[in-house]
Amino acid sequence: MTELFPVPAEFAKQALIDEKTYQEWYARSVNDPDGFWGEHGKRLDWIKPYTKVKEVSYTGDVSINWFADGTLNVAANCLDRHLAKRGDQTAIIWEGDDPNDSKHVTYRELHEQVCRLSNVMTDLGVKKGDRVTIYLPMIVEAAVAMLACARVGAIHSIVFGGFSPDALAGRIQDCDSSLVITADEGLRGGRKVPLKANVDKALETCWSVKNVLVVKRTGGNIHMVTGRDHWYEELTAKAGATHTAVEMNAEDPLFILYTSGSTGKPKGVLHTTGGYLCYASMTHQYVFDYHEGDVYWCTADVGWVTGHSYIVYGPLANGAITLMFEGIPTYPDASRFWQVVDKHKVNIFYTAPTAIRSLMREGEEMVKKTSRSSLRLLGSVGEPINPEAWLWYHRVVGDNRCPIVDTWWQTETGGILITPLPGATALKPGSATRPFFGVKPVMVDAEGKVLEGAVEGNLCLAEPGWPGQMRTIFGDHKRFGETYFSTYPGYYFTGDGARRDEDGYYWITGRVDDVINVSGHRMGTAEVESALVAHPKVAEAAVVGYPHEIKGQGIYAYVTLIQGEEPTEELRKELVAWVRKEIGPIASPDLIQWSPGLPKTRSGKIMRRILRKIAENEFGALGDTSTLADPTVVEDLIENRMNRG
Ligand code: 6R9
Repeated sequence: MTELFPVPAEFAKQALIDEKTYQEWYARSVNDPDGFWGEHGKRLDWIKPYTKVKEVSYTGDVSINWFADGTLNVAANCLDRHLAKRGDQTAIIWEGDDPNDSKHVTYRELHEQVCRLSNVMTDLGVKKGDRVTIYLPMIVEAAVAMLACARVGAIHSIVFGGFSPDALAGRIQDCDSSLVITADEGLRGGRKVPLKANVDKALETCWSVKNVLVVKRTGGNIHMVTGRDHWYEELTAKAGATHTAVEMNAEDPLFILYTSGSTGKPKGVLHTTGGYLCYASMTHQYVFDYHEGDVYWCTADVGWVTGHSYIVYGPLANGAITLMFEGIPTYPDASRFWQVVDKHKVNIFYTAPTAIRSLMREGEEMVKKTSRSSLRLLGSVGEPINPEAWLWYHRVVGDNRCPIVDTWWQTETGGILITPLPGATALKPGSATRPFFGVKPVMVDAEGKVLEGAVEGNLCLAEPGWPGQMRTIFGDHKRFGETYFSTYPGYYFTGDGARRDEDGYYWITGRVDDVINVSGHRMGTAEVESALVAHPKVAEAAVVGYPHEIKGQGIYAYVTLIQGEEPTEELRKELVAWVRKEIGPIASPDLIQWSPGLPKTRSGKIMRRILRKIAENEFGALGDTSTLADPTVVEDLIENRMNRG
């Protein structure tokens, strides 16, 4: 029996949503979506109010529109509208990599910085609809750059600072960015990241980029190209401090964010203006039970969707105090998170299971020596949280006092979809529990048959849906329909498997496609494979995930070398370094097995099911192997398997 954690009485007293409200609102959100969202859309400031609410079709030529005839500006909603009431309140608490480095930025100061950068961008010729690539560390300027794009109507595409020059170049080319905003170097865990040098390398193959803005973060020695590269500080200092936000349609694009899928190149997930902001701000308020004045900290990087929705857009639209952390959980030591919590009196803390697992290893003392008495609520995101990590988080970090919201969602969904509401939902460790307003989970089997009751199956979402959903894949609407709406016609297919229990709670079991989740980061196995086969000594490669104690999943690569090449330890290291260079450190294979052959069907398809089993060290249960072209291949793979744990 799973232990049940009811809403603590202390928490219930102040909670925004109780069980009765959840039930009422949920019923209305799915039975009368126009009425429900028509009301909640008003949480934003509209220039021209909408008269239409929801126009959504998951069939045929999939089209998703919300608030379609309204106009607004995202930056005005995150900044300008707060100035009268809370201009002097902190908007962002920035905590540097170095524990002695932190600052508070008020709404008024942030507004001015955004106006200055908006003017600079306009002077550089950036217009509504143009794409801007942001490749920055976790500094305040990252939020400023996002909001300045939103203010002038440009579409930002943030590329995580850990991606390689090649990965960056691919993402710049796909959307033809005209401007790149970067820094001289990043700083993480005391180590420098050569951001500007990476941009220089990437731009050797990107012809669309006219200008590069460079923030001075470390003062490190970098090369500036005359006419193309400009210092951020110089231009913003000269620019005007006021700017009129551009009027945007609710369905004008706000940002593109590249994410890995099961096939092909990363997809440019496109989110738009009105629906996205409504949903990000509403989920931020209710899932985190955000009250005026609370200090809220999400430890993600702005390079991922969690950083977009729950460091910048959701919190700032709500006039919240949001903490931005430049560093890593283990620097200077494994107590850093909790020291930052005490230093800034953090009330709401949102992190990933991989971070919790790696801190668990360091022992309770690293947590217990801090107070954490300011904490009221904890959150988890990025991958399934195992009950052991959940219980440790609850007992050790939260002193048995703080509810945990295990929030399931995706880059594609824009905001949290399945989650407890902390004042309403009794918790079960390891379960993301119940759907948020407007979200209708449907379980289907492999044939697409809808399953009722307590079952395990593939997780789909039915209409009416929620306004924060992605609208298309940038430049490829056909692929959008094929990827998400063709597997189970009429439904959005998430790519995740799930179990629904007798109480209607959802337990996400992980991806059922060829996407693996390494430390909460999504990786397409196909991407790692194509990086490997690009190496001159590699003939063929197949990549699968396997259970990893800290990362959740590790990357296991089966590699077949070109005839005559020697499988040496040196070559193994070279291949790991090669993948790091091609994609970035997050894609480094944990294990590489030399494979004279790969198990294939007679028609030549790699049988990944078998490779997964061997990687999991579960080779006793390989299932049906009768279609194998050459069964001896499998014997060799089992004998030389790399994971024997
Ligand atoms: C927000 C984010 C999405 C994939 C998703 C699922 C996994 C995220 C989860 C979770 C179980 C949770 N995932 N949160 N699985 N419980 N609370 O992470 O977006 O990077 O696009 O990843 O992550 O597999 O499909 P993204």
